[in-house]
Amino acid sequence: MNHLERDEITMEASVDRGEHHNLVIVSNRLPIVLSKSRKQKWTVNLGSGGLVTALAPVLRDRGGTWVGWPGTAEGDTQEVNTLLQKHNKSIGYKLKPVHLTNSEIENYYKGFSNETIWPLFHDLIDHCKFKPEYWEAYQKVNKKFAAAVKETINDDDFIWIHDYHLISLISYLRKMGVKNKIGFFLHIPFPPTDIYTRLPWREEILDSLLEYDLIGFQTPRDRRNFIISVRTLVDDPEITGKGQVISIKRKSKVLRAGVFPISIDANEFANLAKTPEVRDKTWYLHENFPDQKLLLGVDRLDYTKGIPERLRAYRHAMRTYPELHGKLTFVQVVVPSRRDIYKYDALKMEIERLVSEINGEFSADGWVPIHYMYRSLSRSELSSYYSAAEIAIVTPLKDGMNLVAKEYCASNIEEQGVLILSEFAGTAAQMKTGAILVNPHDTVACAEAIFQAVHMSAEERKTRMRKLRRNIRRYDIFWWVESFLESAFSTDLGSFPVVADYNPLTDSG
Ligand code: ADQ
Repeated sequence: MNHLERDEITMEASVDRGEHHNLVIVSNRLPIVLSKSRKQKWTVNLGSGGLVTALAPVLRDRGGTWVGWPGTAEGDTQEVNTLLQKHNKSIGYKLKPVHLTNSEIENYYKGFSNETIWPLFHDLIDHCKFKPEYWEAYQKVNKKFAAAVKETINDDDFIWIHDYHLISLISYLRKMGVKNKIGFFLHIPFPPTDIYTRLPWREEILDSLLEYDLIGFQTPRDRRNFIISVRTLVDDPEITGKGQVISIKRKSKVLRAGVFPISIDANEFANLAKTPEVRDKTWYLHENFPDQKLLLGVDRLDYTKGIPERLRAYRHAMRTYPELHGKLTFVQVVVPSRRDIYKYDALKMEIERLVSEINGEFSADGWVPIHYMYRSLSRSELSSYYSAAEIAIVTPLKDGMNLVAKEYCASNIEEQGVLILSEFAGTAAQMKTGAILVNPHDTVACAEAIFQAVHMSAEERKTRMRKLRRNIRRYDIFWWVESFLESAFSTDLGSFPVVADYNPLTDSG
């Protein structure tokens, strides 16, 4: 089929996003933050991430439920249930909690999810623990989630499951007789086959993935890796179609596999950057760092984010280009995450040692090379750092997407910022022409990229940032939700707008 024929079909096909079906979202965590004061009084706040922003209106419009773990400890079950019931009305959709015991948190969440799948899917095999008790707990909790979902659904609801904590959920739902249409979105990468096959439960996980009606990946690279694993481990799969959504038939079951790069509410970030509060904070930041350019890193504490590698690159830049001393300050913000996993403590110590070594080596009167913050920032603080920084450096060793890169560009309303971006972030597939792409393991190339960014002309900065912002505005979080739902309900294959501009290095197939 040529382009013209495909376009005609696209125009003829009626767009069905399943508006008539209620939506049931399932994710490991509910989209709320629950906290208990010293006087044992609970407060509930709605989460502020992009996923909640995008899905909440759809849930409210269609009616629906969000199923997930409230993030609380074993003893708080009753109180949390009562609290959430009270909040269902004000939120506009239902929150259905799945409570976890301490041992489940240990083995399913910290264990199989975060010490097996997370490192394996980020190609970091040395970080993986393959413990049978982790797998057992993963199955038990997926079954528990399935029971909670079954309790809440009607026959016609569309169930949309999120991420690596809940891959096996579909198998339990089908065993329980649930016939609803079910979609799955993988927020993290899918690894190459030689890495995937190290997993002792590779057949079980792949079997579950093949049971979905629609599976969404962040990039073509992830879908390609998945397809190669399917071809390697599964007998006679029939793969047809080309473009954003393809189809994989096995026995009589058809799975659609699509590419849906997740994004942010780009307008919200742009508008936030225009508020007087953020403008004031940005102005103060410039005042505090007179005559200096700011290089910004913002990450969750995680070994996939490449923070030590980035610090070494900055050190190399300082050693190689002494003219940058006193002229370029590196602001690295790290948000605490997964605190009780040993690897994360060790990483924090490594980062802090490097920061202090670099500051010890280069600090001079009136200039400290690295400002390091280990805490969560408010939305307006984050926005003012994004607005103030002349350069953002986003260099994960591997990342499903990376929203920080998109948030930085969306906030850059003056269009004068420069983005240094890892080839191995999912974002690189969309942003290769506007960003300076680097291999995060290449200290010298990263240092050169920093130097290039500092000296880039205003005209080139504008041209690059415009491209980046245009792309992010066009393929925002609302596009992501719509194209996923449209793909789940359309009878057509591959006719959705394919996000152009993929990086041949990371997305060659
Ligand atoms: P994460 O690994 O959490 O997400 P990322 O996409 O970068 O990674 O999102 C991090 C979020 O945390 C951003 O929205 C950022 O603003 C926020 N954040 C980071 N540091 C912060 C700080 N100090 N204070 C406040 N907020 C901070 C996973 C996958 C990614 C994928 C997303 C969405 O690993 O690859 O992009 O899901 O699918």
